[in-house]
Amino acid sequence: MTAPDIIVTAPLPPFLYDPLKAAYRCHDYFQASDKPGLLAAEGGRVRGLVQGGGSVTPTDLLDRLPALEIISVFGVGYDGVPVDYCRRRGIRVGHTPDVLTDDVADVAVGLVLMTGRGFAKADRFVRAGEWERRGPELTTKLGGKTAGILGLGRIGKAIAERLAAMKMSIAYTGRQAQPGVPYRFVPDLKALASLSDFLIVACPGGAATRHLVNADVLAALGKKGTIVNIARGSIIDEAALVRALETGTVKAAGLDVFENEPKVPEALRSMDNVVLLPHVGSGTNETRKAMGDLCLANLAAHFAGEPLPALIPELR
Ligand code: 8YV
Repeated sequence: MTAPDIIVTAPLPPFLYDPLKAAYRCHDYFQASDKPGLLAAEGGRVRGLVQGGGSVTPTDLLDRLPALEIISVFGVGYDGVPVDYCRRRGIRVGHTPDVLTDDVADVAVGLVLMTGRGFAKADRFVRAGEWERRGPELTTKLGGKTAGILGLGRIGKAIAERLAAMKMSIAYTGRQAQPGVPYRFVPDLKALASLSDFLIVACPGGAATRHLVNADVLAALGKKGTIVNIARGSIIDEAALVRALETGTVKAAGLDVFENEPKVPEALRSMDNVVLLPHVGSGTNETRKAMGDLCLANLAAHFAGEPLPALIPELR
């Protein structure tokens, strides 16, 4: 039997790409200099597509792949996949949940510590030789403060557990209150922001959550409040966030994701009360390998005619 044709639309690490090339006829759309030529020559044969968590797959690309059966996302977030279109065409979509939950939650806690306790700033202070001239600034005690979590899914819960262990009180918002959860449910995001010292964005990206954190929510978070985002840049209105930081409307920000990654607004890069990370939530060797294995397992199961180990919930 000939190996199925797979199109790859994102840069992939060797521990995923090498086994993919060994098992399938791979077409590197991401690297291809003549993308229309690649689609014209091979598009009709392509049965699988591999993309990154952050990458967007437009429907006009999928229209050029009439034999496509499966999209396997190398990431938990599939906001770049047109799910309704896939449902209509019977295209299955797999992703990589669970294996990255702890790492992403660790990054959220890291951003709370780096902003609240000023660790990034303190590191710059020592490197600049300032300590020999004066003592370091006092920062903010975290125990007893409130963390408001937007989206108490798998990652949100892992963040809550960690911050609760640091003696922070936890509140959350989402579509509905979750049974059996020991944290305070606040139905309204603005109300959650008002009572939060840290507002932590942990919900899925996509059209439904675009700019959910807007100027009004940031105003409610106020001078006492720090915004942390480990989810998707699209969820925060970045221009409104820059204004809120410039005017002192909010205290600080810790961001792992941005609206136009890898572009980060110059205004944010020059602010001392902002901690910026280059989307490293799942970026450990162990976790990326586990994500790669699950991405491969989803494809293998599909071509073996078996249920996917991690089909997205909307298509179950
Ligand atoms: C990326 C992520 O997928 O899982 C997600 O949704 O955002 C990340 O883990 C990763 O950069 C690989 O594409």
